[in-house]
Amino acid sequence: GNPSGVGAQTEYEIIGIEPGAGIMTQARNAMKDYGLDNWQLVEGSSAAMVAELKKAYDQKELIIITGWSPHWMFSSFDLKYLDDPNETFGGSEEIHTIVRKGLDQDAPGANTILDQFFWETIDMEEVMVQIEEGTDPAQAAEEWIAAHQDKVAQWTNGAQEGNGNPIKLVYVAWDTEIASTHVIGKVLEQNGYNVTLSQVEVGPMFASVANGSADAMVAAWLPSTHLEYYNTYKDDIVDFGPNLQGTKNGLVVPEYVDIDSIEDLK
Ligand code: PBE
Repeated sequence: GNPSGVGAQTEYEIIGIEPGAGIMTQARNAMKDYGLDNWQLVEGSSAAMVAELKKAYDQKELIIITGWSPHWMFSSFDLKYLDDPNETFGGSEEIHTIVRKGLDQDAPGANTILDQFFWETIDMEEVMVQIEEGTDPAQAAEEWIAAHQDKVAQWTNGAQEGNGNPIKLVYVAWDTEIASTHVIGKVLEQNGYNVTLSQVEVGPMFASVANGSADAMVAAWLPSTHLEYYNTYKDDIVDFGPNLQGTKNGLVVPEYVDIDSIEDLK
């Protein structure tokens, strides 16, 4: 058992999220790499994970979750990443915008805007915090856009108007992607496109852009988190590169949990 009894007090459970999420593969790999044989990774959803975290945090109970940044939970709770000396969680990453082939022909303005979409962690966090505080995502997106016209003007610079052409964006219900997809969706709408947002699982998100049934996604975490999906579909998609840099995945615990490294769980 581990020195501080964290295993016994958490029933050797790591609270995970949606089974298809990249961080779940990374967590499974970490359990192998660090020899966490008697631990279990609990599948669920991002929302259920946060609910468990809230409950444990209020009672000062021990809990270990799969966590990632940016996320509003780091401003709502005192949390820390467990050190990952093997870098099983891939270190610092980027979020890429990926569009379907032929979008440049069919919707050149949208293509340009999606290509130019780039913002900072602090921007995304502003939107995420609004949504967490109860603002409807579409309204949070509109407010952010209204307050950051300079930034948005860089994304729309040189883009043709849409004349009502349809654009379908796909995303997974991660807080990061709820924020980013609503913002870029609104920007496309304000530039003459008829935008639909469709919430799906991560596999279908990649597949639908690759087969052309969706136009774009702003939710590919690379190079590590979504590597398998990326490799499966890379010949059938157009990768516009990062729309945000400096994301991070890992195992996360409240500050009051008395361990510092994944190695301490063994
Ligand atoms: N996440 C947030 C995703 C990517 C965005 C880290 C939960 C994943 O693990 O696939």
